[in-house]
Amino acid sequence: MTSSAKQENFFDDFVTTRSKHAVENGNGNASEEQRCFQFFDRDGDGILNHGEFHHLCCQLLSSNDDCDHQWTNQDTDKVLQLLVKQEEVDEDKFKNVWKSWIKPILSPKCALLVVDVQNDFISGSLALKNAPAKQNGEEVVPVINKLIETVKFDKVIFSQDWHPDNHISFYKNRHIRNFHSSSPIAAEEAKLIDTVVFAGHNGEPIEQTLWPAHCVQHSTGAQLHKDLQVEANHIRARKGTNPEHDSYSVLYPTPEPNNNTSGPALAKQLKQQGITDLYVCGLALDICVGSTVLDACRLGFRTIVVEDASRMLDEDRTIKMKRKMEAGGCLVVTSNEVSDMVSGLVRHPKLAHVTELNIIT
Ligand code: VGL
Ligand code: ZN
Repeated sequence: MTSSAKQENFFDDFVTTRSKHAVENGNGNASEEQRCFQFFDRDGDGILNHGEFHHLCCQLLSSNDDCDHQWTNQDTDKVLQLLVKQEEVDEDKFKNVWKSWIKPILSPKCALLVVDVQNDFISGSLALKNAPAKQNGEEVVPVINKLIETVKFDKVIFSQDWHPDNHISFYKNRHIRNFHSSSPIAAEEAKLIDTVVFAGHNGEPIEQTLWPAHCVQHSTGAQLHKDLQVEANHIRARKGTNPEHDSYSVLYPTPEPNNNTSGPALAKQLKQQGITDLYVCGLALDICVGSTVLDACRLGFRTIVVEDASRMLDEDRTIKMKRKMEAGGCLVVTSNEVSDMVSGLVRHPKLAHVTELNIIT
């Protein structure tokens, strides 16, 4: 960095003064978008040519003005192809570029999804401290509380693993269902945490890990940790309610009978509320947090894992899960990065690519 003054970043200025502009301009959008176009139309010819649009992208998606390796010319090409199908943008086409790409990057609608911070995973039958990684699930509580207190999320969702007593995932229930012939372990030999294959009602194979009974509906073990700051207008999402099927993901794709608090119903509710970004954290990173993140990416949410607000059961499984999550388009961050991302001050190139995906689907 030289000592010369940092070039003005149009978007940083936009984000820090947006409330002022919103007041001045009434519904504001038209003039915000015009100001932006005029700022980047350096030669004033009424068209953003490739170079001018690339400069816009750099200011939008890079913390330093000269873009360097964070956002390449090819990235700009890709966005132009997706959004306008040509090499330059006129003022009319820019309206759509602003509305469908730039605006959501500057003003994301963000939800925090706190996964399964329940007594059984902290001090109960499936306590993380007894798992291979020997972590303390309770440590996520102050980190999550601070996020809720300091970050302006549009919505906070708390999920609960919420099993009936005859649930398929409980080791103690292994004898009340038939094993499938393909099961690598027979019923008599199965031990706790083994993965076996049951035969479903139509004889279909159902792979299942056998956990100790945990998060039984209405039990103390299923309650959220007592110190978790649960605000009044949160969403409560319960999963794993179908005795014949286990759901690790809060956003699993097929509905559970008599349960519309999670899965597709929750995804629909969040989309209807205009939520673009999902920050996911909780217990456990390698199982329920990870599965939820993979589904959130598939559903087209810009998905962010808050790593220090999560804990794991097993280190190797977590490394593999992190690889999958990142390949799925998700960003892994720490809690101190979240506030500036939610306010639009920090805008990650990786999440901008996900926004492009949303445009073509
Ligand atoms: C979970 C095992 C079984 C979790 C739920 O929330 O990570 N793990 N059920
Ligand atoms: Zn469970």
